[in-house]
Amino acid sequence: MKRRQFLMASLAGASSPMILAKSNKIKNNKNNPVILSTWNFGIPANEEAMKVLKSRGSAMDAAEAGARHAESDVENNSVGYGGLPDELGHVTLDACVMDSTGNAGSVAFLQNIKHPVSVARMVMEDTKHVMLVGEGAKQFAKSKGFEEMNLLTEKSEKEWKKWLKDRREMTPHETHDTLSVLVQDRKGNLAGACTTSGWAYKMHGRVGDSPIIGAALFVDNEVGCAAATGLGEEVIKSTGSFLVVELMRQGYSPDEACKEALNRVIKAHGGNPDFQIGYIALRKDGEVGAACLKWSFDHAVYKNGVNELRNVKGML
Ligand code: SD4
Repeated sequence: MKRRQFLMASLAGASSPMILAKSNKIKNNKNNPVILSTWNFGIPANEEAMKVLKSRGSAMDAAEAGARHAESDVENNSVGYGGLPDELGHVTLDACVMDSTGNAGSVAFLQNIKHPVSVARMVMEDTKHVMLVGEGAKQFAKSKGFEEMNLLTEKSEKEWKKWLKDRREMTPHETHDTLSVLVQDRKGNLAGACTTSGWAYKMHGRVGDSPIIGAALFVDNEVGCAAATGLGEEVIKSTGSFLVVELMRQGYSPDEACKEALNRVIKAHGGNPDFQIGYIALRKDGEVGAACLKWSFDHAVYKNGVNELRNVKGML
């Protein structure tokens, strides 16, 4: 290719200036906080997050508070305390956070610590790393004052023992309450958190999407943020949340961006995936969206002073 042709071709493909121009057009939503969380456990999580925003906390403070609420909730068997264990009976936790400056922290395969989301935040703020796993993550948590405790409740242990009898293959959508929470504070800044005990009765050592930045969670303070729930393996393979944010940058609405990211998954599975993924998205201008592959997907939206459960039907 001649130099001139090459230059012309490069210019034609120079998408970034155009893309940036689009993202620059997204207005900042100020003085009107928005909180968006996965599943019906998102309603109380949103309430907690809003309390923090009302007492002048940041988007990151609020997202952490929302996630901590789900982690303490013993009725939620997919997050923190009360979460269903892996096939060996260990409750192993994954969580991550990302703030408006693009900073991120995460923990994976963490055991016996009740608030993985707060450990993830400390990884972000107090270390030079992004991710700590397993025993190292636990040691770090303990050095920060977290106490070890047994997270396997009687109820979850009973369920696990019942499962041991036939070892039926489970899917994440059977025990779905992974909490992802996205927040926009009064200044218009964005942050998010994700926390889970993952796929019930998973292989010991399995880590899902929830601690993976770009998969379960991505925040770009110029454009928006997105988060995932569902089959982590497929969210990781499609870099789901990053893709949703990039699509919003290109001009897709939050709803359309979630759907387009799921279209890629549908295509990769010959048009008929047999699992669930749900995305939530919050754009910088305060617009929210959600989509899921199958069945339906409850998510909690706190906007204009109202905290309500919304539902989207599956695309298939
Ligand atoms: C995982 N994404 O570990 C999580 C599971 C989940 O609702 O979201 N369940 O794959």
